[in-house]
Amino acid sequence: MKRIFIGLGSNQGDSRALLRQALADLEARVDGHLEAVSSLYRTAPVGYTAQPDFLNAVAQFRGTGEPEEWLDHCLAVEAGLGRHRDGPRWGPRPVDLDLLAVEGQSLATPRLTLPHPRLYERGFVLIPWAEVSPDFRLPYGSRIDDLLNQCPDSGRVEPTEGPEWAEGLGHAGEGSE
Ligand code: A4P
Ligand code: MG
Repeated sequence: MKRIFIGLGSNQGDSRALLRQALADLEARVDGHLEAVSSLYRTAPVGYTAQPDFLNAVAQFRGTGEPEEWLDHCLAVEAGLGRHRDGPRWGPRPVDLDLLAVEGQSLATPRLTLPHPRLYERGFVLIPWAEVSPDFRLPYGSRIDDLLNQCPDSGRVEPTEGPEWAEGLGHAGEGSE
């Protein structure tokens, strides 16, 4: 069983409730279980800045299956929660699920790049990820806490609620192991 990391984001609708529902829906679909979830962070929008703040978090699953299957589950859960791909790139969305990394796998196909190509430049990904698993190593060797220390992003990332925001989902909300 390998670790699978998913970045969650939302800046439309009841973001906290949507992110909880996204985790529940993912756990119901995937060959695996939710092992740990970060605190919930309020973050300044990156890329396209004329939009509301985001709520972001990172979830750690443990499971089996191909990365493409995990991507399919992420896309299906997004669609089920009202995500439409019409507005501007990087624009507002009720829920965005990015496959950040699958333990031991790197991949570059038209549909899927692993590890996620933009994780290195994003505090809103690396800060919650380093909370969940600072010593996780990407396939070519970098640790998440090292990546965070090297990250140039100085955008606002403020914790708003501890991991208990995900209480009742998998083993999350009981503190990461
Ligand atoms: N794709 C390739 N690799 C991956 C991967 N590792 N994980 C493909 C997920 N998808 C991957 O994704 C477009 C396509 O990328 C997928 O269909 C898949 O085949 P998308 O979710 O439709 O596109 P997007 O999310 O609008 O664009 P993009 O470029 O993925 O945006 P990001 O990188 O997700 O950024 N600011 C803050 N503070 N917090 C945020 O969460 N998010 C974004 C979106 C911008 N600014 C933000 C935040
Ligand atoms: Mg995305």
